[in-house]
Order: sequence, then structure tokens, then C-alpha cells
Amino acid sequence: PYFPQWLGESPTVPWGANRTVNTSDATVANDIPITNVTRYYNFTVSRSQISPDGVLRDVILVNGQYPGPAIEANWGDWIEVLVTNNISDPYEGTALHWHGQLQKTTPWQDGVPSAGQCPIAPGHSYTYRYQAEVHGTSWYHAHYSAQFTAGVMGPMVVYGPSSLPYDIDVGPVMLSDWYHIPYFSIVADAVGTNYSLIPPTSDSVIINGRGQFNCSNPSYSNSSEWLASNLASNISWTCVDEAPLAAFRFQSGKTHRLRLMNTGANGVQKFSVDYHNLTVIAVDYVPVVPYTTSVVTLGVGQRTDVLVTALDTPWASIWMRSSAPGGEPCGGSKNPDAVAAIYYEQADPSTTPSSTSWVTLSDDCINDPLNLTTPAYAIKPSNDSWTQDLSLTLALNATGDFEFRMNDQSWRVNTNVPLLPQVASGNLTFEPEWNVYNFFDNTSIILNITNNMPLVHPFHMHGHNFYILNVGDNSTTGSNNLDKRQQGGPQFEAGAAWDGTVINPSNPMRRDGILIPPYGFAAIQFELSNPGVWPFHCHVAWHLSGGQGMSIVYKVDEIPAIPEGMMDQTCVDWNWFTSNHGPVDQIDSGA
Ligand SMILES: [Cu+2]
Repeated sequence: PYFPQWLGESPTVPWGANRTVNTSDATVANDIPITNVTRYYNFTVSRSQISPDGVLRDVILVNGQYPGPAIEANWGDWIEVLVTNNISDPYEGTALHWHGQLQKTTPWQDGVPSAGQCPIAPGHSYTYRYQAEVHGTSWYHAHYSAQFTAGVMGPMVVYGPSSLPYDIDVGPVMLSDWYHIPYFSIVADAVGTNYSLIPPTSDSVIINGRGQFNCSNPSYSNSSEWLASNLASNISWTCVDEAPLAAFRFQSGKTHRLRLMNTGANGVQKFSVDYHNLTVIAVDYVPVVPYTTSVVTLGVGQRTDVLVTALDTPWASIWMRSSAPGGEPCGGSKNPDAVAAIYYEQADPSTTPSSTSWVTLSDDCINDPLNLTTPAYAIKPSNDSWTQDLSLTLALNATGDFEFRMNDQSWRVNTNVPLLPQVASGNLTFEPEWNVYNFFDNTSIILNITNNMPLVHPFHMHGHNFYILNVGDNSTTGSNNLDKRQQGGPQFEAGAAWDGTVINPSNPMRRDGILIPPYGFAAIQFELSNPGVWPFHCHVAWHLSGGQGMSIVYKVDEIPAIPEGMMDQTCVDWNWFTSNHGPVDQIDSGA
């Protein structure tokens, strides 16, 4: 089953022929089609058990599916999702984030507890309603603790103009590392006292929820000491033989769109298709000037839309591949290589492809060079900018636990008190651990980020597509020191520093997520054009749990008026839940 060019019966593009990738950019121009259409979805989140890579595991799913159901809309449509939290034994809150959507008129629908809502309490429902302001490929996922790694996520496709035409939309291709241990236990390690457990190494890699773990291999760990989870079950791994792999169909000579995304917890994914080049047409929600490559690199949360022109080989069956190599610095998996089958129209889908990889993977973890990636719609960043330096560190706190810090402060949110109504009312008093950065009435902000540790960080900003002024690895310092695990905590080198150079200054790359390389730097800029409360955080689940995040606010008197009673819809039930079931065991940042 392929995906359409757009939804509905319209014979011509429903967003209007005048809106092309070269003439329209909703992130700045507010040029969003008015379709008067709402797409309705009904999601129930509950516990289950599945075996994506052949190993049975406790999970939490949307509508019992992994990945969850696809959300589809045309550009400019509204999306309404009724979410019911049926998570029990034990209970957990939940909240869904629509990764990359800007929420310019509805900042309270961004799905982050502590920002625009409380978690949806167990047994209760909440309806999200927001406009598809930007188009392309993304995903939705839980933003409650590290719950998205338990399976609460699915693809989201917004149909809109494309940098190049294509014949067939193959749809989402979701690349993910996978763990056999409940996330609560992994988080307990990631914020624990043993540096050798940071980062926790994944067991395998899966494509669209399918992979093959060799069950004669040991899992990441199956010893009882790892099972700090409040799940009472005594877990032992059960293997299912011959777990089927994901499979796709190609048509000879046709051009296929693949919507690649890294929906994993930790590892950088490197994607290729045997014997086929990949033409990149969009990066995150930003259409780009097309360029051709053979490997696409994606950090957690990042997306890349590629076109693949099929060969004239109707009987062919080949592999697509995704790998999470690179070891600890890149969040590499213990079993880093996954495949999924591509069958041409005459191929027998009961056979196994025998193609071999035609690419060589480097062991770095950095996105394609910035001079290759150019937004199709050119925007020059404001000259009137203010610069905030940010230093990323991994350190020990007073109790001997590891925490990830930004400018020496680890992030920890209060899920009972959303910040959005507080700042909208002019109350700008924040606890230090909320890590709020107020940029007041500035026009534009540059974040000058230095990564002072040998681990990659895929940072994601809510509510904005930011410019990437420059990014670099440690090639100037040459250090990749992983082993300075001295008593009292790791003693790392200093990360590389930005020299002020801007790549493509008249039209720098824009997107909503960036790979900050190990011991590297990133300089990004964003316009203060969407007042709200916007987290900026690492999307490695274990780093986020460990506090690697902050919240951005500015122009608080221009925040859209919050509808009467909006916060009460989640906070009344959540506050009742947390006061009647005892405090939630918030072992991590909470977001
Ligand atoms: Cu990180």
C-alpha cells in the first residue's frame, strides 16, 4: 500500500499551484493554505507486549500498534487527536508531542508536560487540536519521561509541495535502535552512579518496527540488577523465531519517495539502499535544493525525504539498510546493522534478497556538509541578533549521580505546574532546575553550543525551524577521549569552539534538529517569532532524562491567549492523581 500525493479527491494540488517550495515557507511567511478541513484521530495508549526483533518485551503502544497509526493531513489542514491514557499496572501519565509542528497559534498543544499542559492522567482523555503549519515528514511521540522509547510513537505525514516530482510515495521508513529492557530501568542507570552504564547500549536496530535479533546473543542485560523498573514482572527474554522483516515494493523505472526518520532512543542511523542513489528533497520539515548521495545520516528525531529512482529490473529484490555504528560516541548499537526488503513488481516476496551493501560507512556522526544542504526557500537570518553561549557537560551531582548539564544546570521539570500560563501572566520567577532562558524582546538569538564530552547530541528545538550557522566536530582538537573515567567522575576535554564563520550566510540550512558531534560545536540562530514556552533539548532519551534540556521563552506579552480552562483539562486530573496515588516516581527530567 503506497501513500497518496495528497488526501482527497481534488484533481489539482489542494494547497494551490502558487505555493511551491521556492515561493512559500510557513515558518516565516505565515503563508499557510486555508483548507477548512479537520483530520480526526482517536488514540488509546496502553501497555502491551511485542517482539519487533524477535524478543518479547513490555511496551506501551498507541492503539496496540507499533509503530503507532500514521497521522496524515494536507498542508493547512487541522488535526484533532483524542488521546486516552489507558496505561495501568503500573499507572503512568502521558502526553503526545507533534515533532516539528510549530504550534504558532496553539502553543498549549505542543504536548510537553510542564510547558503547555499537565500529563494526561491514567484513565483520562485529552483532545489535541492544531494546524499542520509545515509540511513534509515527521513523527509524533510521547514527551513524558522516556516513554517514547517504550513504543508510544508513530509517523506523521503532511502532504505539500515537493522540491522534485515523484511517482510513488512509499511512505514512512522509521529507523530506530531497540532495547529489551523497560525504559524505566535504563533511565535509572542513565541517571545513576556507574559511568560504565552511560550510555546504555541498545540491543538491535529495527526498520518500521521490524528487525532480527540473534537470540543466541546476550541481550543488553538480562540480569535482575537491571530491572529497577517498577514493573514487578521478573523478565526473561523470550525469542520468537524468524521474526519477519519489513518489506517495501518498487516499480521499475518509477521514482519513489521514502520518508526516512530516526525514531530511536540513542543511536545515529545511517541509511542506504543497495545499488540505488538517494536524492535528498527535504530535511526535517524544510524542502531543500535536491542533491544526491548514497548514505543518509539521521540523529534521533531527524528526518530526510529521499527520492529513489528504480532501475529497469522488474525481478529484482534488494535490501535497504540502516546501521547505528560508531560505538559510544555515536550511540551505536551492540548489533548495529538492520535490513528491510525491497521487492520489485515481479519479484517473489517470499524470497530473501541477496544483494550486498555498496557503501562504506564512516564512524563519525555528523549530518551532510552544510554547503550541500540549502533550503529551497531562501531566508537570510536577521542581522540584529544576541548570542547565548551554551556549554554541554556531563557531571556528578551532590549525591554522586550523573547528570547532563547545560551551563552547569541540569533540567528537571514540574509536571504539575505548566509554565505557559505562568509566563503569559507575566510571572517570570523560575526555579533554577526548570532551566528557563528568557530572551525578552530580542529579534533573533544565536546559540553558540560547545559539546564538552565525547558523545553526540541530536538537539531538537520546539516551535522553530532554526538556522544552522555552522557545525563542526573535534577535528581541530583531534581528541576523542572516552576513557578519562577518573575517580570523582569523568574528566573530559573541552569541545571545539565556533570561530564565527557562517556557512551559506544568505540562506543557511534550516531545520528543527541538529547533530552536535562528539567534542564538537554548533552555532544556530532562530527568530523570536513564536512566543510560547519552547523546550530545546537533546533527543537521546537517556540524555534528556539526565537533564540535557532547557526551556526558551521570550516576548511573553505576545503569547496567544490561552483558552479558558485549557490547563484544567489535564491538570485537575493529574493533580488529583499525583496527590492520591502518592508522588510520581520522577527519577528523571520528566520531559
Ligand atoms: Cu545528548
